[in-house]
Amino acid sequence: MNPQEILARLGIGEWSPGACGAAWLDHPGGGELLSYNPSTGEPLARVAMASAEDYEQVAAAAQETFLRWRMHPAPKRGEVIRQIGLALREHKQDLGALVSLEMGKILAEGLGEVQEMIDMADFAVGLSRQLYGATMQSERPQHRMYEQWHPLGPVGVISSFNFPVAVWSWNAFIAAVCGDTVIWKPSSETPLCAIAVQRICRRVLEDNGWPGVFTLAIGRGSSVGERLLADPRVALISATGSCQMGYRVAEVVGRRLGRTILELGGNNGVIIEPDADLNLALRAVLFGAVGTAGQRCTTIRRIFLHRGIAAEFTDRLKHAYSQIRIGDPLDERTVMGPLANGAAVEDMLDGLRRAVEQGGEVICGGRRLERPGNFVEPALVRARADMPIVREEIFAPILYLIEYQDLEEAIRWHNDVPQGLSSAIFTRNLIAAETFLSARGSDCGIANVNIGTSGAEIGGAFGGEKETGGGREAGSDAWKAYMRRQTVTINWSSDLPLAQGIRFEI
Ligand code: UN1
Repeated sequence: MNPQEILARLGIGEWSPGACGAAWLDHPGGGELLSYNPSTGEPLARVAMASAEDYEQVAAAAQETFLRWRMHPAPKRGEVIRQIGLALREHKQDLGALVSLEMGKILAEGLGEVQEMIDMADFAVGLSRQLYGATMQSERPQHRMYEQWHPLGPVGVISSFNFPVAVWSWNAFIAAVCGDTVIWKPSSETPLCAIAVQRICRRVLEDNGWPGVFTLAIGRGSSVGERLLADPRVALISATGSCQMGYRVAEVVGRRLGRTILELGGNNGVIIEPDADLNLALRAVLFGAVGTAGQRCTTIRRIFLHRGIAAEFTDRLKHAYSQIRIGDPLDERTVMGPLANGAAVEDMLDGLRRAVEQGGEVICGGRRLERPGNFVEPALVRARADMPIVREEIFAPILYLIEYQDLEEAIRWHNDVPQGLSSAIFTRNLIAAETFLSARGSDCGIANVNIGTSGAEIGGAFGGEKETGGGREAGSDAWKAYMRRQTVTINWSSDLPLAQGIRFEI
């Protein structure tokens, strides 16, 4: 597949403006950003970033559109998202290929990401008729109490390079049916994916007379990011990225008592019990640890192997790792593409050095490949749960193998990290599975049995505990974070009885 052809079919030329409010800005003044192909190190295209003034224009459009969009009936907002779902189906191949080209994940995963957007659109359409509020029984005669949900305001979405299109849609499609508008600040590693999505959605929005519902501001943290966080018009910031970034978001948005949804670091563990189906566990660990080259926040970073199966499982895993085809993510035979950039390669090599210093043993992989692009071999490291590095999230394919004696110990070690996103156990023993799922089991936002930690469906609420940030996105009732709840009491009597039996008469 020719990169320039993929870009051209998505309407992206050699140069694109990176800011869009009610319309694309002609000449954003925030400097130039080059997007690189991580497989070759070659530049793909140039983007003009938004300046502080450009941000202002984008945010004003989102705010102005919100004032009208909030009064458009929710099922009609859903109809617009339905059409966006259709447009994404039409562009699935090209957009999936662009994700692979710019981010480096293999094509099957790039396409999967666009499918995740389509699923999200379908979910949001259904939701647009189901933004239910509860009714309560009033203690006062002829009084009615209920709660209703209103649109919140413009929502800022800060997305990460590793899911350059899907995670935006988790937020944007829900926000839109909830009556909010969206200001998107994508990762500077993947500006072209954001521009392509914005172009696809915009066409539909424009046809429906709602161009300002989704807006875009690609730019530096100092000019765009900080302004977005501090902007009192922006009711909610939903941010995906490192814990470091999350602290900053929480601090700045918290200072103005704005709302946040944070989806930050993961350090996901899998416990493999002695009675587990090892074929199943092996396939799940491979996908979870090597998929997206270890750059999902749900990537498996630690496996706890019961001593009864540790030797056998380790051998089988080493054998499987030696067969992983690393290379061009657009080649259908490839299983693992490059890392995002040179810094990620350095982080991985540095992490492996530190793991060895702390007593770990690299038993497979872990070298940089001598070729252009940011290619590495995925690494297996025999480790102990008390090695400090095991508590860190290194955004690369390093998998720690830790042996344990009994389930209680494995659960204790599993939970003994600052992050709490996703987790899994492989077992055919009901009691082991239920223990893992109980209140003294996994402390993560996601807990799976006989499935790896990554690859969640959109129907469930996605997010995690502890340093992962506590936010929830996508399915279930995650929509409630994008709306404001109003408790209503209506008195249809001609008396004024007070609650709690209070008498107040003069
Ligand atoms: C992320 O890495 O930020 O569960 C999101 C998964 C994907 C989403 C990952 N559906 O692995």
